Amino acid sequence: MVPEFDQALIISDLHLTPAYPYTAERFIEFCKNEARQVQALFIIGDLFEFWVGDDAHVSSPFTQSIAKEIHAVEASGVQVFFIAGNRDFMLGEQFTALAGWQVLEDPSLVRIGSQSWLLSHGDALCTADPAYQLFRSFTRVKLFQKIFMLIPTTVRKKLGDQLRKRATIKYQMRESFDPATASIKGNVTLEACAAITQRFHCAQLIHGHTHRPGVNVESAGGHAWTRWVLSDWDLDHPEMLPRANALLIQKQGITSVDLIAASSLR
Ligand SMILES: [Mn+2]
Repeated sequence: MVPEFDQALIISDLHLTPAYPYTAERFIEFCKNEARQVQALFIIGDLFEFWVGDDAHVSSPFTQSIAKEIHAVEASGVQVFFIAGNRDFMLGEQFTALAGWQVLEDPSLVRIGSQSWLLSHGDALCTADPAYQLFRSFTRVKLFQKIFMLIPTTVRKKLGDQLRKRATIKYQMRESFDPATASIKGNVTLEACAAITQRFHCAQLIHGHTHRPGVNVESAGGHAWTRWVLSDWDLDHPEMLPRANALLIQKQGITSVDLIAASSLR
């Protein structure tokens, strides 16, 4: 069944970690305020900076506090949905029980404000990066995940941290040596977006992951669609511009809500 709402908020790529306290603080404030003004909240991936299994994270005070806030949003009467990202696809039933949210497939079709929207984290659409797609295809296999979970949590945390650091270094190297290639590999492809929007007969695609917020009107082979991209959230690096947005969909349409200007919906 396709979930249907009059209005909803959509966010992604918060990359929450105790190491980024201002970003986490803004999310908690968002849960207490903006998130409660709508019927539904969709978190479409990379809520956490990295997640190497519920057993490695659920007992930490940080995880507990985030889960508690999400649960309180649910308790206030807002339905909360989660689509996994490439950083938190190992997020499992223990956290889901704590947060009380509903997990959706990637991609998922939803109805908001009498219109259909296709929601995806976005990493599966980056088909110009075959090495990543190969990594993605085997790490999403349940058997791989079961074997991975047999490794002690301390070792898994180290692995996760190394993987995360390596991804950042690889990205920075690509950017400095060959910005053109980095730009193509780190972005979704026209072909993948054409295929997915056609498969779901939906001309409105919403995703995150690429950290390239904006709206793109696109077409291929006589088929057209609009692609809405969410920003990541980062309020912890003073050397960079702060970033945090949400997409608000109502009967009147869709708007990008800037969450840097505090409490924008209050
Ligand atoms: Mn991502």
